[in-house]
Amino acid sequence: MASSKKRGAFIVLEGIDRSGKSTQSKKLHEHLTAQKIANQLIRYPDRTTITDCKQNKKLGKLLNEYLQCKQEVDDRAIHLIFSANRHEAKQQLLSWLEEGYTVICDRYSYSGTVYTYSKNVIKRDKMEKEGDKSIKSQKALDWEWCKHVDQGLIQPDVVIYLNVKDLATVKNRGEFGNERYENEAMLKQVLKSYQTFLAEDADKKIWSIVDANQAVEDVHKQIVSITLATIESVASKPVQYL
Ligand code: FDM
Ligand code: MG
Repeated sequence: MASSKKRGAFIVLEGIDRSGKSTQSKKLHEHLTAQKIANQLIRYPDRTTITDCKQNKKLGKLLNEYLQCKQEVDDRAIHLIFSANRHEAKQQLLSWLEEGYTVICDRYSYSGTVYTYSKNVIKRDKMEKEGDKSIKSQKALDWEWCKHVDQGLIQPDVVIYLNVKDLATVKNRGEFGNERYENEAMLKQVLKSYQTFLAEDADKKIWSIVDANQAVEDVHKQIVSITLATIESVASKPVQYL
């Protein structure tokens, strides 16, 4: 990267289902584009990459089928595949940032850890209640293991966390869909697990919490202001890694 060239910022949006991530990512993309700020909008999982040996990226189709409950996959294996779906796109992401594109990303590594971990907490609770002896096998899905597999990925310059105070708020935003994880018990645990991440990452200073209970336009304004400040502050700084 030529030293005079400004790099783009890597902006991640995180939060539970229906916290407004997709709406806000799209609005941010439209806003930056209208302001002629070069940007790319991506999301994880990237469900569009298919099993085609001619392509470098191939894992999206399986993840989509897993989320739609059309395929069952071992818990550890699917966690690694969600992670690999990010690793396989790392070079593309790095190129964009170096070329000066700001990248807006709807879910990232944090969703990976938080969802797998939460699924495991629920499974373990159930096994414990039922006195299931195979509970030890679930231990390998602990928090650190979930996080570890994403090491080496590009670290976001900011993680905008759309904070919903409780599930009652998002329940008013329509029915749950039919996908895996779209149920109350899971989302309750996911909400707790995001708090763990926020506490753990406190010293990294990359999380920015936005109140998702506000009107869409108010949330948008706040996100734009965080994004513009981030673009400015990282332009001459090197990319960081998880
Ligand atoms: N999800 C997402 C994971 O379980 N692991 C991951 O690494 C990522 C990025 O996939 F339930 C889950 C989180 C959510 C689903 O749903 C994606 P949306 O509605 O397409 O964001
Ligand atoms: Mg969803």
